[in-house]
This record gives sequence, structure tokens and C-alpha cells, in this order.
Amino acid sequence: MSGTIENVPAAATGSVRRSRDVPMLVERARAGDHRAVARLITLVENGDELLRDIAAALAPYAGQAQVVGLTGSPGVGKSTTTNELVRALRARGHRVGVLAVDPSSPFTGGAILGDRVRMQDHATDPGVYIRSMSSRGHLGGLAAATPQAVRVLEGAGCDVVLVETVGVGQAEVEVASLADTTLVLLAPGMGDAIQAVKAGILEIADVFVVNKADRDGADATYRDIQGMIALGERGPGEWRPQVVRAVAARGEGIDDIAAAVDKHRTWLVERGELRRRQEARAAAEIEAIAVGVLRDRIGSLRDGTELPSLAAKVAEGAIDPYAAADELLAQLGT
Ligand SMILES: Nc1nc2c(ncn2[C@@H]2O[C@H](COP(=O)(O)OP(=O)(O)OP(=O)(O)O)[C@@H](O)[C@H]2O)c(=O)[nH]1
Ligand SMILES: [Mg+2]
Repeated sequence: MSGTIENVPAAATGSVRRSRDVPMLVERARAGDHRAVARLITLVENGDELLRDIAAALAPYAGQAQVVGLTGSPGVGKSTTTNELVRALRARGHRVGVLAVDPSSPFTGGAILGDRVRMQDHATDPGVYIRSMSSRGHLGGLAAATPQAVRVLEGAGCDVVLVETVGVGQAEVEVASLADTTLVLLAPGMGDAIQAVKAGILEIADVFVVNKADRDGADATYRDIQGMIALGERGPGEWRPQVVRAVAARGEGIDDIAAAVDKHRTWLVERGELRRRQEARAAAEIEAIAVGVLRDRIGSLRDGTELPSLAAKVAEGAIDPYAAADELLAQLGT
């Protein structure tokens, strides 16, 4: 596969300014030009005015990539596992995209560097795209930018897109909902199994990976999580989360992880659940975009007379804020 990937000079992709350049840029990305892919992701990340054209050009490729999310506490071994999964997927001849997403901190320079270093094995492989994203400078937030970045990688012909997210707060639940299959990584001795349940992670995990199985306490973690899964209620035919042990740092257990992902994939397809998840994601995307448009319009009314005059009426007690909001919405509809 890598033999068919051609290199296009930087100048050819660096000058995209107009709508009519977008289809060409997408074509280059599909041909395997890494710079074109990088440029597209930067444009969608920045909420560029070409975003609509890019989305339109990428639309026909929707749903063609398998999206796999990896989440878990800091340092649990997500990047190491991702790196090994990329190796396994490349051995099968797949083209692979990796998004390393850090929703927690605006200062992720270190983390990005760390990810890059650990995935250096694939740096020169033309069949692998690796991209880090942090919340810094994102218009509309990371939750808005990440699905579009996945679409770029999908449009670029990636068979599999791996999305690594640090498991802090609720952000990873949001980003994990991007994935067809979500892997939750745990490590022994971190109290992770308990925390997993608290953070609502149990609901989003399709596969649990007990990584660092070379460490003491791995068996206990494995038993804990199995116990919690056993307690969970599920109807007949519902997916029962798989639990896999791994020592990602030594490449052990990676085949088992890949097998669990395959098994889940088969279940998704057989149950019609894959399409259901894709549609749920599309609904969330549409909603987020529509809400964004509405917010912008309301913002523009701030500068006009409508919102300030309504605010004055509410402040002086002439009308209540609900009635004022109705008036504002009626104004938007026109
Ligand atoms: N002992 C042991 N160490 C591991 C294993 N897997 C990864 N590590 C080490 O754990 C550390 C963190 O690994 P990463 O892959 O960067 O973890 P991460 O979850 O991506 O970390 P963040 O992205 O910073 O949240 C590194 O020093 C790895 O070498 C393992 O199976 N066993
Ligand atoms: Mg990492």
C-alpha cells in the first residue's frame, strides 16, 4: 500500500485559501499526501471559514473507517498501547490514523512531545497519520473539532482511526462517544477499577485492558473489573465488556486486544448497532453545529436593538425573562 502513496510538494497544499481549492486538497489527502491531511486537520481545528466546503468534500466518505477510542488515567499506557496497535494494524495492511486528544489542559506541549516520541516507530511510515490535539486555541472546543478531524482521517482513506484521550473528568466520555469501540485502560494499584465506576466509565467501555500486567496487583485489578461487569445488568444479546491483560511496553497482549476489538466489531455489525452509533454521533454533530449557529445569531442580536431593549424591559419589570426569550427566538426565526 505504501508504494502507491505519492509525495506532493508543500507549496501545492500550503496555499489553500479558496473554496475551489478544497476538493483538490481532499484528493491529495486521499492519495496519501501527509501534508494535505495535516492542512485539512488544521483548518477544521481552527474552525476556518472553509470548514463547510471541507465537510461537503468529505461527506461521501462518512462511516468508512473503524473508529477505536482509547481512554484511561494519565500514564496508564494509552500511547504505548496505541503504538503497538498501530504496528498490528499495519501488519494486516491497514492504513491507520491516530488522534491523541488532551481535553484536560491548555498546556500540553509535554504530553504531545511524549506521544510523538512513543509513536516514533511509525514516524516514517506513509500509511500512518499521527496528530495531537489539545484544547488550546480551539474554536467551539475540542468536542466540536475532534469529530471533524476523524472525518478528515476517514476521508484520507484510513481504515482505522485510533483516538487516544486522557481520562480526566467527563471530557473523555464525550470523546469516547466518537468511537465505534471504546477501550478503557486500567493499571494495577491505581484504584482504577473503583474510579472507573465513579466516573461513569463502565458504561462507555466495550473492552477493558488491564495494562502493566507485569506489575503486582494485576490479578486483583482483573478480578475487580470482572466482578463489576458481572454486577451490571444487561439483556440477552447485549454486549458484555471484554477484559484483556496486556504488557504494552513489551508488546504482550496486543493480539488479544485486537481480537476483542474484532469481536466487538462483529457484534456491532450483526446487531445493527454500528449504524445506530453512527447516526447517534451524526445527530450530536448536527445539534452542536445548529446550537453554535444559534448562539452566533443571538450574539449578533446583542449589537442590534433587540436584546438590549428586551433586557431593559426585563430589568424594569415590564416583562419576564421567559417572555423576552420567546421574543428573541421569534426574532431569530425571521
Ligand atoms: N511496567 C510497565 N510499564 C508500562 C507498560 N505500558 C506502558 N508502560 C510505561 O508507562 C509509562 C506511561 O506510558 P504511556 O503509554 O505514555 O501512558 P499514557 O496513558 O499514554 O500517558 P498519558 O498520555 O500521559 O496519559 C511509560 O513509561 C511506559 O513505558 C506496561 O505494560 N508495563
Ligand atoms: Mg499518552
